[in-house]
Amino acid sequence: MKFIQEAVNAIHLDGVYIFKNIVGDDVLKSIAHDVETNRISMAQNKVGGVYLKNGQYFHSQLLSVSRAFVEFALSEYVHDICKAYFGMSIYRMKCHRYYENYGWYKGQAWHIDNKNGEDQILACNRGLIFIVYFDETDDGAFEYLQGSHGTSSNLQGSWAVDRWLDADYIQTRKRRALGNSGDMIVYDTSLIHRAGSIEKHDTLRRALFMQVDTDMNNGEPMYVMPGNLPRSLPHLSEEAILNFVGFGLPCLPRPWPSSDYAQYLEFEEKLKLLRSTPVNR
Ligand SMILES: O=C(O)CCC(=O)C(=O)O
Repeated sequence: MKFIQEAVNAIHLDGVYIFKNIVGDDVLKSIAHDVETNRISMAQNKVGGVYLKNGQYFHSQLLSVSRAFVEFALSEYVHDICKAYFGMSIYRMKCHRYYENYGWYKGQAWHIDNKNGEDQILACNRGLIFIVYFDETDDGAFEYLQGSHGTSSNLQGSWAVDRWLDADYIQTRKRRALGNSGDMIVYDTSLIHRAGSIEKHDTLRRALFMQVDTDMNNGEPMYVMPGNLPRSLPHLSEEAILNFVGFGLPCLPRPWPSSDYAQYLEFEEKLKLLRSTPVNR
């Protein structure tokens, strides 16, 4: 518990803390396997993921396909962090995703995950995000402005927030979270951050993203495989589990992101090209 308190103190101070090698290899392998066997779903009565032509793949329904993900999401250390940071035990998983960023992914604009401004419906200033790396990650790694969570809520929106920041502020605070398989980045919803752009055409960056908020009034729809959920755990009551996954609570109409067959085909074409380049042959 002492190391959790140290991490939580660091998140209060810097907006972020990186746990080294905390998620087991077996957990990551199981999640990757579960995604692989449910990668896309066409003409099947099950959930799958989507490809986006910008160079990303997302699976946003791991509660349905991956018991290993459920075990991670309900794990004692994740909930010790949440309880210690929020100072209470009522909070909710707002969304989660397994995602892959490919060689032509251009990265994100600097943003905040409190979803104020453009997307008021999901607004919540008290939240934590968990990102877990599946592999050694350098190209396209998570980038952030250290300590920016303290003032970012004064900005006028959540996206491309560097519009309102001066270059020196960005320069002195900018950090890149290089990491290894099993490292977990935990950051405050209000920390300014972005996924870096991928520079090498054969890079594949794999990660897990889970957002936990104290706002109980909205979350993405999540499809649950009942058999994946325990009724209670030594560290979580039945009520806490049901609250965490949003039973009986309001949800947005759609999960994110959406895609279509054309984007899928375009993605497949690009992957074919990628696989036929000399470095991959
Ligand atoms: O993958 C990353 O490094 C950051 C992802 C992120 O910021 C987001 O999806 O909002």
